[in-house]
Amino acid sequence: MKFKIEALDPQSKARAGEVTTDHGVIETPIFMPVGTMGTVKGVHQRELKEEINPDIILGNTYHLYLRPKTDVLEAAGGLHKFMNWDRPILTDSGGYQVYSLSGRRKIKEEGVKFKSHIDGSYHFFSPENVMEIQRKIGADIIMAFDECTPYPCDYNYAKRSMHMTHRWLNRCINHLEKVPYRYDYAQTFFPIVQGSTYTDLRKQSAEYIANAGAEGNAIGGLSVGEPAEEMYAMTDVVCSILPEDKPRYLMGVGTPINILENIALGVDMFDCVMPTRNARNGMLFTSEGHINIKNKKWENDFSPVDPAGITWVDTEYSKAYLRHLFVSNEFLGKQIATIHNLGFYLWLVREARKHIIAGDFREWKDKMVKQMDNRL
Ligand code: PRF
Repeated sequence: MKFKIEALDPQSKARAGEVTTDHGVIETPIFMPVGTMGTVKGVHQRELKEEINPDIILGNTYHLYLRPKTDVLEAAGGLHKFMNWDRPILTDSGGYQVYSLSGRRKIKEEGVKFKSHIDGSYHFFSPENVMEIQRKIGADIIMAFDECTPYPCDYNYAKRSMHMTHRWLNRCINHLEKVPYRYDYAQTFFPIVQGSTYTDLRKQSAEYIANAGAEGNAIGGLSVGEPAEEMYAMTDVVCSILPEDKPRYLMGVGTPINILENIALGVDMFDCVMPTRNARNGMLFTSEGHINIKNKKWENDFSPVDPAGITWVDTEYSKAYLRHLFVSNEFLGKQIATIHNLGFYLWLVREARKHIIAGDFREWKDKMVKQMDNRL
């Protein structure tokens, strides 16, 4: 993997860059649509490519390990072939999903024992076996096995957990050296900074992660319920320590506003279920603010879903029709809303990139943040 910085914004810490993998180039800043189960829910691959056109998508180790199971993915020749997606993929390690299983998991130094949300069967994830699974799934970028702490989190717990995440990182790295690539392309490994909302822990963790000398680095443990200002403060501290010449990935973030603010702090990569999950509930993001399409207010509004939208669905369907689909619980409603929201998120990061290159990102970002705060 290679990372090249193309432009730095003169009035913020935003960067525009290019990550090159064996499955193609990723222009940054980037938003990675979430395809947990080997599908970006509701969008088939051709539409994803042609309408939304993301350079990279996300898959999830925890979910894919449980279904269709690692051996099926291996027999298929990896996730790219299995799901018919020839561009880059990143897999999360399962550290976050396991954390979300509170009550159905036990975290120990050795690893995490958890109960499947599907059939209640017991499984065990360790830094070692999660690396093996990610080799077999075959994503271009694979993530360290970490513990994501909740918010709020007791200082001593956050500290102990951070140190365990660091020890787990060493185990991931040692093990990866022993497990060769499974397929005919390279995989890049990203470690993850933790440390909850404590500045001293975040500094320590960022230094530890920076020292690991990986080709890219991630920031975890944020967007778990803390106020946005705390998230930005932590991102700022961490970005000031992580190497400049490596991509920075902020995991599970966030709203369009969160994304722009974190780009301004030096983050290059994002993922979040928000555009896809909220779409399925009828919430649409636009550059003028967000709307709830189920609202009665749209019943007779025959104007386009989003006149400024970049995808075909934005101008081809009316708000009234989309509302009708939601009120009637038709599949197509969720599909249209998902395509719209992902189109908007990708438009937003591509626009951010253009403004970074043009040198006026800061002004544009401030204007957009004000505008997008509206409820329409
Ligand atoms: N760790 C991992 N995945 C994640 C997170 C984390 O802390 C987050 C936190 N927002 C989202 N996804 N492995």
